[in-house]
Amino acid sequence: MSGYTLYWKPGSGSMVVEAALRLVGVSFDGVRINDTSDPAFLALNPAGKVPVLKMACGPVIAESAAILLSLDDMFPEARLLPPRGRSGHVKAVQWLIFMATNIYPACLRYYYPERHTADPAPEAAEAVRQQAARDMERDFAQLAAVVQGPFLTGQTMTITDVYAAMLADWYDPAKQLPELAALVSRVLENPAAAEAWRNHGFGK
Ligand SMILES: N[C@@H](CCC(=O)N[C@@H](CS)C(=O)NCC(=O)O)C(=O)O
Repeated sequence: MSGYTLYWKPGSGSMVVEAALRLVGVSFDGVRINDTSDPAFLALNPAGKVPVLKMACGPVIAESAAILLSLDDMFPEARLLPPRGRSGHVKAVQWLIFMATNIYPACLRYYYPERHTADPAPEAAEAVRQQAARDMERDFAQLAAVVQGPFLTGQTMTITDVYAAMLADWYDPAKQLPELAALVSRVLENPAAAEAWRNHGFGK
C-alpha cells in the first residue's frame, strides 16, 4: 500500500489530480467511487464529491484546486506550477482558481441543470442549462484569450493547463476554440497527463 489514496470516478475532476500525482512521481492507490452517497465516502468528504486525496501524512483533502495547490506546496521541485515569486506562478494560480470556481460549476449546471433549481418544471432546468452554456462561452473565451502559446503561462506545461484541458474535454464548444484545441493536444504529449486522461476515460 502506498502513502496516497486517490478517490476517483471515471470522467470526473479526479483526472487532474491523478495527472498531478503522476507528474510528482509518487505512488498512490486508487479507490474508484461508484456511489458518492455511500456513508463511508461521506465520512471522508461530506460534500459527497470526488476528487478526494488522502495524504501520506494523514490529512484528507477535497476540492480539486486545494489538492493541486497542496501537492505543489509539498513537491515544489516537481514544478506542478511555475516557481514561486515569478509572475507565471501567480497567473497559473489565478487561472486555476478561475476555472475551479467558474467553469467547473458551470459545467455541472449544464449537465445536471435539475440539481440547480428548486422548480421541478422542465423549462426551469432548461433555463439553467442555457445560462450555464452562456457562462461557459464567456469564461472559455476569456481563458483562450490568455493562452500565451502553447500553454496558459508560456512554453512550459503546468497543472493549470491539465485542468484547462480537462474542462475543455467536458464541453465540446470549448474544444472548437483553436487556442484550447492546441493546448489539449500539447497537454496530451505529456506521458503522465496522457495516462491519467486514458485511465479516466477522457477524449471520447
Ligand atoms: N468543487 C469541487 C467539485 C467536485 C465535483 O463536483 N465533482 C463531481 C464529479 S466531476 C462529483 O463528485 N459529483 C457527485 C457525483 O458524481 O456523484 C472540486 O473542485 O473538486
